[in-house]
Amino acid sequence: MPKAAVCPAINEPLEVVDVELDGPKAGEVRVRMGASGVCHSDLSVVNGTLLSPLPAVLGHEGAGVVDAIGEGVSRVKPGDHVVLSFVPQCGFCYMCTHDSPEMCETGFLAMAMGAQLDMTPRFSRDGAALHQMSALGTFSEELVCPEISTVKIDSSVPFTSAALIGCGVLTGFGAAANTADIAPGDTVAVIGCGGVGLNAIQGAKWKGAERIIAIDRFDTKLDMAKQFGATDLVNATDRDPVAQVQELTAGRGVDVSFEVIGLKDTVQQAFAMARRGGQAIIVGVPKMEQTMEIPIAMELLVNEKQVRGSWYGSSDVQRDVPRLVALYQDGTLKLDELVSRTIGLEGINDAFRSMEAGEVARSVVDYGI
Ligand code: CXF
Ligand code: ZN
Repeated sequence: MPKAAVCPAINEPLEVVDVELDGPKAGEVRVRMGASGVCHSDLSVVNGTLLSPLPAVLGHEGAGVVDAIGEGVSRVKPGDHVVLSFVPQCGFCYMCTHDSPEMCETGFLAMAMGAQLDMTPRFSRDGAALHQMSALGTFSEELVCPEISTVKIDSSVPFTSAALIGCGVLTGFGAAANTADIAPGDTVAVIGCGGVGLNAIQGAKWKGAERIIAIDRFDTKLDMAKQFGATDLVNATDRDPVAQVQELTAGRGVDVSFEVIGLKDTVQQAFAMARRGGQAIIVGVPKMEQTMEIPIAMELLVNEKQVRGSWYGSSDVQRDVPRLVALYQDGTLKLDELVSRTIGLEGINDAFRSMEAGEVARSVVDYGI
């Protein structure tokens, strides 16, 4: 019986309890978790910003070791170390075969249902089914997930660092490396320098951006942004960040801006600070009903601005996870530095609090295997 952190209902603290876990069915694998990052989206499920079926085992950013496989599984075998993808990517549906596996149709349904590909979850508590966030539920010592949610990695990568690849790194780095059109020498701005924003900075640097303007309200986060490659720091607490970016770019604005918070105001700011012909890339997850306003004539038409969403960093996980691991191994990609603190499962509610207070890039549950 694995121990897991369960969200019983909206606005209730997570409960750390023993749960039942069924074995893997065909096409599924059981993973003994090594580590799980605590992401803002987990908190968004708790506070109702992000709709996900409850009660559920939360957590969608993790890495571990395969300890059992169901019938027909060929991609991984027991003993393999894996990063878990929060989007199962089938490789066969319309989106997967049109260069958009991050929007896999099969995966999307399982995510929305909080279940495996057959639409049933493998966790239960006292006989009642418990959903699995993103077909995973990484806040558990052990889980069962689709084979297509796993990517094998080199066993030398520590789980606490590998786990972060599963959401924050793929999402942030991918937004810059895959979604945006960044050319060497470009100037970019990143609004929000938490776990995902820091990776957008790393991705922009890798793409050859010359100036990277980091924007946040916390100086501690701006200090980290500098460590991760930001060249200019803007504290948005007292002065309009758009005006500050205009000053830093001779009034032109940036080639590419990234919004990594999920608020209307910051989305509008990202759009406003993109130069004529520039791009605003939306990475943060806003409330479902949130809209934005765009002056069509001046901004879309005359200024040819683009606004583009970036879901899971437009990642193809089988291509991108190995690429990120290689960049980590050659010292280009910082992962260890993203881990602000390691905790046990019972520390998750406090990790939510410190995330809201802006104290951490990432708290990581270390299962100690
Ligand atoms: C979320 C989006 C909704 C499902 C889980 C992951 N993205 C980033 O944290
Ligand atoms: Zn996440």
